[in-house]
Amino acid sequence: MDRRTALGVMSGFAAAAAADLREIHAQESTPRRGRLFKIATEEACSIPEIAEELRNIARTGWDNLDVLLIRDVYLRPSRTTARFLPSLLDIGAHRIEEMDAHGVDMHLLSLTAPGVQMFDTETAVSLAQLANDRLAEAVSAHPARFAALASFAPQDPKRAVKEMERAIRELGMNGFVVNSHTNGEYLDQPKYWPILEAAEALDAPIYIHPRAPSDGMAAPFRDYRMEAAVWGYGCEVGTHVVRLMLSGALDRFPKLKIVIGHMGEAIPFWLWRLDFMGAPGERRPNQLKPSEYFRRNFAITTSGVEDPLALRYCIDRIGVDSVMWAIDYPYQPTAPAVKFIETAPLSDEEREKIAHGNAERIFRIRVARES
Ligand code: VNL
Ligand code: VNL
Ligand code: MN
Repeated sequence: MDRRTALGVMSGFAAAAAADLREIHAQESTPRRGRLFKIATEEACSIPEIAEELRNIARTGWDNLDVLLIRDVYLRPSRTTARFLPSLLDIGAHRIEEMDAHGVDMHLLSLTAPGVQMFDTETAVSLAQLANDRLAEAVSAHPARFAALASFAPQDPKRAVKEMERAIRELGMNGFVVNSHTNGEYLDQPKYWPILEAAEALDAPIYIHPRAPSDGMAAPFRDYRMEAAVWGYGCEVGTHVVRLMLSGALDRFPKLKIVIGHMGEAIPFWLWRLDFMGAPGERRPNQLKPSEYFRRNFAITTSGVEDPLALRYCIDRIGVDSVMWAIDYPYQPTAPAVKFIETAPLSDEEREKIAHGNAERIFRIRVARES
């Protein structure tokens, strides 16, 4: 085929693509009034006491899949993982320097995966409290730069609820983080309903953050380091979300708000099929279609997925009010995440909502814009 024929064959596509591009450039070239205010919503941190406990886990022969990353980060760092621990432990000057260098206004901090969820119950309960105290201190030292999600120990749902109440009412934190399964169990199980009930009553969202697939589905993830961010994390959280939707747990807690990262852990792309196969009345207790739960109870963040097509798809599928920007610091680099939110083909209104407006509403972040 010569060039002329090829152009003829492609002209239909080309015309459509050109129209898209014109629209995109028109949107991109609209100058914004002032700088884009940016709140990053999945930003990891830790404290030395928890790092020490994770180091102890890394020294055991435990063959749980999360131990692979824990060894890489806390015990035997490689060149790629060496910068993670110092970055996680800094919730002050260095983090703020990094934010300033890239024009990031705020980090919504959360204790990094697997949080306290691999510890024995007593250790988990007390380290969650300690982490919440430290994060609240960091926020009160830098209220214009940090907000924070609280941890709790799902291992003891009753005391988890107490800590959730303390974190919101006394520490003024902005919601909760749960690193997916706890000892292979998921939040749809009735023993965890007090946690869902408390989050709903406190009107504070639960961010379900990834960890590696639970032991029951671990085997195929044991090769090629598939357990981690490359694929396993998404399968784990996606499975957690589908359990919450198909179990009917969300019928009991209709106002519960759940946030998931990584552009919705592939769930938005699956909604049509989930609805077709998982409609109410088919062997399951769910009263609504999965897409109805997803639009009602969930919001997503862009952490680690800087793909403008995926972003546009998610906005069109679930609505721009349910999409928030995130970096996934320190596991993802800041500069490309900033470039993504500043240049993605969005209207001004969409960009403002995703960069900060939705996070202010959903996490009740009070922005103290420094002059
Ligand atoms: C990674 C990425 C790890 C995102 C994370 O938590 C995370 C990773 C432990 O690439 O290792 O949230
Ligand atoms: C809101 C908050 C919506 C948290 C959410 O999902 C959520 C909201 C729709 O304030 O609108 O998970
Ligand atoms: Mn993360």
